[in-house]
Amino acid sequence: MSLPDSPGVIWGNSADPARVKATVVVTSMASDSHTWNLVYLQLLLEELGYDVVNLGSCVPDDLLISSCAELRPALVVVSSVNGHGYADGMRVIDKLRACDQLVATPVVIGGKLGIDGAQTGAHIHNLMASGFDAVFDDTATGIQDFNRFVCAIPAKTQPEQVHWLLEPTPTGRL
Ligand code: B12
Repeated sequence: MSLPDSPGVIWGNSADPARVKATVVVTSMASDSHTWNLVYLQLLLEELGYDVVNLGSCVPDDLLISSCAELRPALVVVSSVNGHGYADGMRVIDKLRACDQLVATPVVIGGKLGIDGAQTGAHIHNLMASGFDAVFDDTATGIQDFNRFVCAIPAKTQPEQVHWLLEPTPTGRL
């Protein structure tokens, strides 16, 4: 499927019957109490046709891992805006990838991941090298890039049968 490249446009895909009912987990991490970022992502993904399980804010690592292992989602979307996203993300992705059921599940992270603006290429590279499939820094095109990424995920993905990793660009951004 080719997507138009118009800035500011959100591409809904709810008409695609194959996408309906695929589950996406939206979650924050243990340190982060912000919630509207999660609500925003949930609504966006529901508009794209997904069945969203929103784990909420301040999610302890063990709960995040056990919920994802049980739900076997087509995608895990990790959001952080409090400034601890890089550190929390590096810790959490290790635990997610150490879980047999989640070795190949697509997992992305985004939001305001640090306290000094955009993440460095090195930070993004480290997050990707540790196992995230994509990093969406809080840039003007972040949500559009996220839309593109989500729409490219095969509908009805069986996580245990699929292993794919998007390579970072030289800047680390997709
Ligand atoms: C409301 C708010 C709070 C409320 C939260 C209430 C609640 N129930 O959510 C309270 C008062 C609790 C709070 C607390 C704190 N906050 Co606060 N908060 C805000 C505020 C004003 C609005 C956040 C909001 O709701 N935005 C609306 C949602 C829809 O948008 P968003 O969060 O920006 O998310 C967008 C993007 O980041 C992106 N996105 C987010 N996640 C993801 C994931 C993916 C995959 C993708 C693609 C995109 C994406 O998409 C969203 C929509 O565009 C922001 C400042 C601001 N104006 O943004 C500060 C802000 C987020 N808070 C901040 C800080 C520092 C704190 C505290 C540490 C303050 C303190 N010293 O106590 C604590 C942290 C508490 C904790 N343990 O996490 C900083 C974070 C700084 C940073 N990261 O560089 C901000 C940016 C304020 C600032 N300018 O300094 N906060």
